[in-house]
Amino acid sequence: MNAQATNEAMDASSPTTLASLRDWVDQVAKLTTPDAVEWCDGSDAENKKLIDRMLADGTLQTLNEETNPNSFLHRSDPSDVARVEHLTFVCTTEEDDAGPNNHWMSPVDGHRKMDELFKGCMKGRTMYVIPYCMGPIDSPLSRCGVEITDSPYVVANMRIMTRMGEQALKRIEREGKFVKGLHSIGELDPNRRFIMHFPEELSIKSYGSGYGGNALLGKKCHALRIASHQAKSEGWLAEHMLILGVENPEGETHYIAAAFPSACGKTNLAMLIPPESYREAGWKIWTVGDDICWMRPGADGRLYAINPEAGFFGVAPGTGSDSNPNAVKTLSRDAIFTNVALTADNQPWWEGIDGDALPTVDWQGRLYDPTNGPAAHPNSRFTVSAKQCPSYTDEAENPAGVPISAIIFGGRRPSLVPLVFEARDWNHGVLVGASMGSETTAAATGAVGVMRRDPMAMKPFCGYNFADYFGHWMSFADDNDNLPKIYHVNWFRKGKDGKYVWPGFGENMRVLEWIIDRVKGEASAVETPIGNLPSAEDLNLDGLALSEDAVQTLFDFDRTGWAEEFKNIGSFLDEFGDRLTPKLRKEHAKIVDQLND
Ligand code: GTP
Ligand code: SPV
Ligand code: MN
Repeated sequence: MNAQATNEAMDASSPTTLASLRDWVDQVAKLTTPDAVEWCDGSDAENKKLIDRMLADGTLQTLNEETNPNSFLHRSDPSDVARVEHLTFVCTTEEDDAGPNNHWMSPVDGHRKMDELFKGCMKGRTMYVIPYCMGPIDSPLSRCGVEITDSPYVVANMRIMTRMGEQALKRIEREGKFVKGLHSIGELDPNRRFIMHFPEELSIKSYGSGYGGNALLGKKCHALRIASHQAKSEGWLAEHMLILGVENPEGETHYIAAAFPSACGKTNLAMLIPPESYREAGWKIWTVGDDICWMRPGADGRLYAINPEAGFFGVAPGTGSDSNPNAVKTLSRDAIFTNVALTADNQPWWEGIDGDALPTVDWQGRLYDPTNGPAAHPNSRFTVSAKQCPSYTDEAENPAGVPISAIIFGGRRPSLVPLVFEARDWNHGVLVGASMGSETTAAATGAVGVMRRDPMAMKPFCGYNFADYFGHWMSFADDNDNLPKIYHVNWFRKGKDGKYVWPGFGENMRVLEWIIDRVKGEASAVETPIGNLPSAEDLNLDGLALSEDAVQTLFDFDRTGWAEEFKNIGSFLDEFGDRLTPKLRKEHAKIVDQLND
């Protein structure tokens, strides 16, 4: 980075004029005692130098240059392959501000614990300083941060996932305000691993993990936990949502944001390719983002959304030409693969990948042996620039954001929950989001397939008390009738044979079409206590081989089952006590009454 000689007091090694940034970097260097400090400018030359360094020390491996040009494999420590919710803390002054949805520690204790771990931890290592911007560099909706890390793998990933380097630093210097993220891989010891957030100070300290959401601090730590807290006080929303555009044959595009829990289908829906009959008629899907959405009301009351990220950190297993052809094309070059398997000719491999090649080496680098489990880790991931995605739209770079016509909530629900239903109004929609349930996945450590409440897909990511969060959501409806309509979908309903009833993936287009038609007031639905349900005739099911039984499973409303579900939702809401907005309780009580009628 060009050190501008604009400030005489500027330290020779620091390219910034911003005293608060320089001081913080100096303090961190004093605490962690690295051998060298490198400020990242985001240039190609810098990236090449880092990649070469990682190839030399084994952090990365090259892949087959013919099939996967400029792409690399990284194997993380086998104990470090997913987010660690039990080690993730929100440190607010008042415990109640973090809420029952978070692990809490006081800021004083949090800092003390982390600073002990960080003491001297970068000895023998290089400390990298990464200025980054979440969102288009010139958008008023974007927010900046600086991550300090001793992991070159983190630098390489942040370079793909954020707008990183010189431009971001300029914006930070102009604004004088940034989120401070301090990260060290430490010893990768699960007993010395913590991800701590200090939302009141806009800071993050993460130690002992090099993996995804634990280490790429711009992502979940900043863009969700810290940003949700900031959004609450500034009147916007930071959500675990994809953003897509649906272009109809008339050439109009409606944007939709959708919240599904981790590994529940956001990347896949964001990159959807419509079935052939839809494509022939002129329907198109445009990708804006696959994981995070920041949105705020515009002057017209509509919510305008940006994707704060610049790349995808997506789930590899299950990604193939039959499920997600856009992702397959996106991954054809310049990608980092983490914890996937390898074929004999050094191509990345995972369960569900195209072709007949077999894995020879598993995600841990062992000769593949099926008795050891899957060849690729179930939470193996790819990191790749969004610009490589064929369906990525220029609108994703629009500093004003895109106007959202509908919000969709959804989760893995093998029973009870129909394919799709519509909330009656915003406040009912907030209850629909707040009562979301889903089976856990491999994206976080712990048991997989266990049903839990995951409101708005934000259980692991809301940086403050859910009671306040639901109230914040509801506050948007005060004096505003231009908010998006709210829906709930379930691609994961299972039949008696234990198999998914709905074909999913590209066929989800049929549900999106109904949603857009409802937004335009052009499709029918049946009113039920849980919301407005389409009947099977209201959706285009042409060409799908669904049995009578399947159709019934997908479209039926099970009153007895829902009465039981609403009892459970009531107990869940009880956990938030008096702090919960009475409006949410009222929505719940109204439906319970109707269910018992
Ligand atoms: P995070 O990056 O963890 O936040 O996940 P995500 O929500 O982006 O999940 P993703 O789209 O990567 O999907 C995760 C898993 O769900 C993959 O194994 C997919 O194959 C599967 N999946 C996605 N969409 C569908 C669908 O429509 N039907 C079925 N049955 N499975 C799906
Ligand atoms: C998720 O778990 O929701 C992810 C992956 O998107 S990670 O970045 O590891 O959090
Ligand atoms: Mn996610």
